[in-house]
Amino acid sequence: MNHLNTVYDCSIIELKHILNEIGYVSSVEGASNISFDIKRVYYISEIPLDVTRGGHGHKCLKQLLVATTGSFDIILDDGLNKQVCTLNQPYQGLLIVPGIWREIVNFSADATCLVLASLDYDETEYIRDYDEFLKFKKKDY
Ligand code: T46
Repeated sequence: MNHLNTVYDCSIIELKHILNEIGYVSSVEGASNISFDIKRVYYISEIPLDVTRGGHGHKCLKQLLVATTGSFDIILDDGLNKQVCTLNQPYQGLLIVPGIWREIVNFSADATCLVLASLDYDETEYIRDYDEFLKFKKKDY
């Protein structure tokens, strides 16, 4: 039923964090923060200005994106609705459910995007063509 997910199923989550005189500690605690077991962790960094990352959807993957440094915008698209989310705090994460097209833009020079993911890397699980994505969304499973 992942094709039925909408942008409104994605949400910004406040992570557990402590700020004191030595800075922030932010933590993701699976059971209380996110609705999936973390299988893979990766991060994108050193992103040239004006680059767009993403530009794809996932059939099954659930993700939590965190701007551990800097900021960027994520354009979420379910084929009908679009929503723009900004990440700019190390204690906030964007939960993206499967079946959502995303483009990540407006990276600040110091941005790092940490991603916690529910599955191992599998290229066959990506939809990298927008027309194919729209077909996936309209499919009668
Ligand atoms: C997403 C955004 C936020 C791997 O070999 N293993 C991996 O775990 C990943 C994530 C990528 N790759 C390879 C696949 C490509 O040849 O690294 C290359 C760049 O990946 P991609 O074009 O998918 O990069 P982004 O930044 O557009 O997207 C990535 C994730 O793929 C995606 O799930 O949501 O970061």
